Parts: sequence; structure tokens; C-alpha cells
Amino acid sequence: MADRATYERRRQRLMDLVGDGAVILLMAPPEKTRNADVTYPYRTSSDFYYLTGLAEPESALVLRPGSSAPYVLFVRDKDPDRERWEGRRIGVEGALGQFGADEAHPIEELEGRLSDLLANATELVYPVGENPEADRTVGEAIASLRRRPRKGKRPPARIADPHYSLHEMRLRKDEGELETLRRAAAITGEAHRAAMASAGAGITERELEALVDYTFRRRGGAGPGYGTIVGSGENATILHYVENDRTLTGEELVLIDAGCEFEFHTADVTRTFPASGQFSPPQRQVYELVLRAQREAIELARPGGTLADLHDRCVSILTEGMVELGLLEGPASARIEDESYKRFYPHQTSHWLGMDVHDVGTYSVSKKPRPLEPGMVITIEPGLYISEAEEVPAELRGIGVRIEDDVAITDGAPEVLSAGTPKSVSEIEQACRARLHDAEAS
Ligand SMILES: [Mn+2]
Repeated sequence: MADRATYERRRQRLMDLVGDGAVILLMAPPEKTRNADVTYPYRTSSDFYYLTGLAEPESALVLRPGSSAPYVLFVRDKDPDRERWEGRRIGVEGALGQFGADEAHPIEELEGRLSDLLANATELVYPVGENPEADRTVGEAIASLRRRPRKGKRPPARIADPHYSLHEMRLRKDEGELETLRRAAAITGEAHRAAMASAGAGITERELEALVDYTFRRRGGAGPGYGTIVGSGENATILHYVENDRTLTGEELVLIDAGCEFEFHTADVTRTFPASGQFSPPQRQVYELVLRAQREAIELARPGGTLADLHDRCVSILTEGMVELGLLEGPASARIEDESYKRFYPHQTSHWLGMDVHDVGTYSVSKKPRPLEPGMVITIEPGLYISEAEEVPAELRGIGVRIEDDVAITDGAPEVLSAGTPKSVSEIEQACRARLHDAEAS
């Protein structure tokens, strides 16, 4: 949790944005059942945490700019019996004291109090369609205002999506967020390094996944911010490979896409390395092509540039390389034109990154690619994926490479948050060799 002033500043900023008379309503997402009475590990929504620092389920936030008590929280009330089984709760006192709410109530009172809180709002900022139970509660409150027009009480004039206010704020990271993302990226780099030092014939993808997860948690992270991908050999050519159950032979490339979630912010880093510790010539050719594309794209990550510029640059370098490698017939310009490069590079180069791995924020403004601004954080992740089934030079089949870094836009040169993760051929081979020294030492 950041300091209280950070959340206070964010709430004030949002209230200034939407203006006096509006009401902002966010509800923590419900817990999800895995089976019987077992739930999935709970993680509240990023929007909710961003404004409150509160991670408990069954909570609701109401902000009423311009009112005398603008910050209202609904939380689970203290209950020693339930807490003994389910864990601690902040309770109404904690919401007022620890979290600084102007007003706090038990969550059970939300339904009864909501219509009064929403009455006469010029605008209700609320994410319709995210949570059916919450939608029902909001719908009821609005309907009751409409059905029984008590003296001077009307439903909100319109409903606005948080997309236009809150998500614009989250798109530009404050200094505290950048620092948190730096730490998430540093831990992530350590995990990738550990995996490189441990890979080799006989080890399974799952063991590498466990090592990554262990490194995240032992360094204070909450765990992975998204499903860790460990794809070896042909599996590296499957973009969102999740099984992670193959045993390495020692000849193949290993692609790991993994990011640590730290304080509700996640890194998103991919590295590809040889299980043997040394790239074979064809593996190295493909790797260095992707690396060149990635480095040139990073250079373009500056104010005024766009994610489309970065992607176009990658497509151009990768397609020329595909022609040189004999994957495609030249000329490259024709292969870009007819989009046949997508056979080996089917995805986009970048996405927003922050509290969520695919973070909030629109990618275009007035139908044009959005210009980058200082404080935005993006991934840059070109790749090349050549499945075994492709009719291409035999030595290239089954090679999948992706290289992904997390990059903060600044006033000047881009800041690569994940710069501590080995990336050049020599850095990677050195990180892989670390195991040999360990073995010799023991
Ligand atoms: Mn990514």
C-alpha cells in the first residue's frame, strides 16, 4: 500500500475531473468460487485499489465531489467469529481511521443507502456491465428514485464510464507508481536470471515456472501478475502456451514470459534463451533479428511517437529478416503489403502496462494512434515464431523467440524498467553459465 496521501491525491484528482455534483461508485469484485467452499485467491480490482489502497472483498467506494463528506466507504463489519475463520477485516472503524474515509458503513447497508447517495447527481461514474450483482444494486437504487419521486430527489442525469476519467489518470503513472513498477521489474529480472541458470536437459517447464514464482514471492512480490508462460522448443511458438509440462532435451530454446506483481503493479517481461546455455547458429540468427527489431523500437518510445510507429518499425525489420532467412519470398515491401509476415509475427508489438498487465487506456484518440506522453508505461515485445509444420529451411523449424521489456516514456530517452534482465546474446549465455560455476563451487 502506498502512503495515505497518494490515495487522497488520486481521489481529489478524479473528483476535480468529474466535477461537483457527480458521484463516483466502485464496488470491489465478488470472490470467485473454485469448488465447494473454496474460492480463488482474492485480488480486488485495480480501479478500486488505485483509489483506496483497500484490498478486501465486499467493499464499495462512493465519492461525492463538492459534498461535505465526499469519501464514503462500505466495508465488512468487524465480526470476531467470522474473522477467526476467514481472516481479519478493517471494519467500519478501520475505514474511518486507517483509510481516512469521511463516512463509513457496513456493506449490508449499501442497498438501503445507495439511492440517497445517488439522488440528484449530475452524473454517475460507474462501470456498467462489469459485475452483474453490482449492476442490479445500482439499477434498484436508480429505479427507486424514479418510481417514488420523493421531494426533489431524482435519479442521476447520466451514467459515465470510468474509462473517460479514472482510466485516463491510470494511463499516466505518478512517481510512486513508476517506483513500484521498477521494483516489480527488478524482481522479475532476478527470476528470469534464476531460470536461465537452472535450465538444461531433464528439467521441466513446470520446474522453471515454480522457480520463477518462488523468486517473485521470496523477494516480496504477490506472485505472477498473469499466467507464467514457459515454452520450450516447439512450445515457444505457441503465443499463450499455458500447459508448461514438457521436459527439456537441452537442445531447444526456452521462452519465458513472466512478470512479478508487486504492490498491485505488474511487470511483463519475456526472455528466450538456449537450454544448453549456448545459442546454435540458426537460433542465434533468429534471436539477433528479433533483438535488433526490439532495440530499434525502444528508441522510438518517446513523446510524440506512437505504438503504431513502434510496431511498423518492428514489422519492417522482421519482414526483411524473414526474407533473408528464407522464411518468405522477397521483396519485403510486398510481404508487408500482403501481410504474409503475420505467418511468423502475428501479434502487436506493445500494450499499456501498469496495475494490470494489459492496462487501461485507449490506444487511439480521434481515430488516430495516441501520441506517447511522459509517464506512460508500455511493453515492447517483438517476436518470431516458426512452427515445426512450416515448410521453411529445416534448421529454423521449431524456433520461437520473443523479447519483451517494460518501458517508461520520459521527457528524454526511454527508461527501460526491465533493463536488469539479461538480453544480449553474451549476457544471456553468461547468465546460463552461472549454473556451471555454482556446480563447480559445490
Ligand atoms: Mn506483454
